[in-house]
Amino acid sequence: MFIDSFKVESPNVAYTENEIHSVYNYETTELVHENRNGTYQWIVKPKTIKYEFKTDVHVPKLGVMLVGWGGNNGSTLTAGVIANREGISWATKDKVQQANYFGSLTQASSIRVGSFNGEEIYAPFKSLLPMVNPDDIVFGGWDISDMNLADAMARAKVLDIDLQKQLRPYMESMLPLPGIYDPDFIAANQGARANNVIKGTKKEQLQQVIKDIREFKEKNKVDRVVVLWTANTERYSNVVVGLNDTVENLLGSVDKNEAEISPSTLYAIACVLENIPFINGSPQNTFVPGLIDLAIRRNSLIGGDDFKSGQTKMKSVLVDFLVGAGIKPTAIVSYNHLGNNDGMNLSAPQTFRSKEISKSNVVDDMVSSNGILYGPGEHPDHVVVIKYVPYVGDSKRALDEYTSEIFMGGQNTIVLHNTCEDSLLAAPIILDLVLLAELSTRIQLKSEAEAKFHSFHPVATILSYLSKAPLVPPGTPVVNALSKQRAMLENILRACVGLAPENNMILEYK
Ligand code: NAI
Ligand code: DG6
Repeated sequence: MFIDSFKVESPNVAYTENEIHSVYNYETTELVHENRNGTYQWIVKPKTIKYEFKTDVHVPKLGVMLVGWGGNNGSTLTAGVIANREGISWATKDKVQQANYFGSLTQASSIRVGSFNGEEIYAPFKSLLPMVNPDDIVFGGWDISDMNLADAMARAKVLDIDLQKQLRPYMESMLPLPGIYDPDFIAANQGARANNVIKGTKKEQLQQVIKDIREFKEKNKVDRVVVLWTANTERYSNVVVGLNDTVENLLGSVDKNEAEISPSTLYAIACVLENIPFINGSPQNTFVPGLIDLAIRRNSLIGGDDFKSGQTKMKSVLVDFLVGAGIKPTAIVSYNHLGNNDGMNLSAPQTFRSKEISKSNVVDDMVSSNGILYGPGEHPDHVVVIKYVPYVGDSKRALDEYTSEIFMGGQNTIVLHNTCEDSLLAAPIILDLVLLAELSTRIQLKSEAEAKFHSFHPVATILSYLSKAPLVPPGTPVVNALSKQRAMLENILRACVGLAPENNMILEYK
């Protein structure tokens, strides 16, 4: 059975006019490796830590500024939200299609809240805590191409033409602000589209972005802004001592107009200085060490990297299943071709390399979790290929081959072929990222050992489910397995309303 909403009644949770306050017993373990009677043993000690959570229930009017607004993802997300808000339907060759949010965790997935008369009861994911309604988001942003959003939507060739016609009046007047363009960081083939750029030194560009954010906030009367990079994949920037390794060196390098400070890093610095959450949807190392330290110092949310949309999402499910089943993946070959502007940009070796890195590290945690299958340092062969085939446009084809060793020396090969509009997968993920980033800034927590409430760590691991290469604070484990990432997110939100984590034990019926 599906219910729309629910309220938790418990001594552990109090709903007030301003906040939801919950007390949560975090059941965890402590490990020690001790010499007991002459032999070293691992001792596992279950422990309970009491936490309190406070969630501000005042949902702000949210502005979302996209870097790369006029790209396929940016225009598709904007179009999709308007279509949902306006209740637009359109004719396809099969049927009359209604706007929806399929693919969005917050808008289209559900959580189990319990059982009632022997029936499992589910509710919308978004009913867990008060979240911004996508209808109320004000969109804006930057693009190095000056095309208005209606033309950008047409250029993207993602949405059905009947829908595009209905959306055009809403999107024609949406104009991207000039963006920071540095041809050294993206493919040379992008030069033709760069007709809308911020001039000046790096410092002047940074100041312009700050000004843009302030003006956007003021003009649209929004309470909060989230900025998200969905612009071209950049090459990696070099991390160099004295250049970008510390806060002082990074800011000093901006002042000195150092060439190696990338556009994405400049946007991110601007956001951190303004205390605006910044999310990186592309694979490059925007978050150089000096920037991460700046975000930590200013307690300003940063998250990323690289949307986990299709092939990688499957991989982080499939390899988790295989390794979890005691099957040993030995070779993973992931090929894909696509024909959109992202594919064209990735046809340059340096930008491809950024994507290759983020697509390649996604099974590490699953492999290292099973020492029965893999010896120390052992890893499956893992190859990633991306080819640009203009004809297929945004309709990406992904072919994957997973070869595994099974019982008694047998081999098992699984082959997947996926065809899908890339931007229709990415747009709902972008929506989730901004909604969850905003929500997480309204949550405060403290453990029993802490005197004061504080926000989550500014490096937002809570967004991992949506990222191919989750950015984590130094010294924090990276979790790629999709089911664990989802459980982490859901269980934290459940804790905020005093609910136990979903443990799937269903002991009531055992
Ligand atoms: P796109 O090429 O259609 O859009 C990118 C836009 O960014 C373009 O309009 C371009 O003019 C603009 N741009 C480039 N540099 C800029 C800058 N410095 N400042 C402002 N604007 C700038 O690409 P698409 O398909 O929208 O993808 C965007 C990003 O998302 C890419 O980096 C892609 O790798 C990444 N991504 C996409 C996924 C998907 O499923 N579609 C999944 C994972 C990541
Ligand atoms: C080709 O790989 C282009 C990329 O931008 C991908 O489409 C994007 O990174 C999505 O990757 P995945 O692995 O999540 O499908």
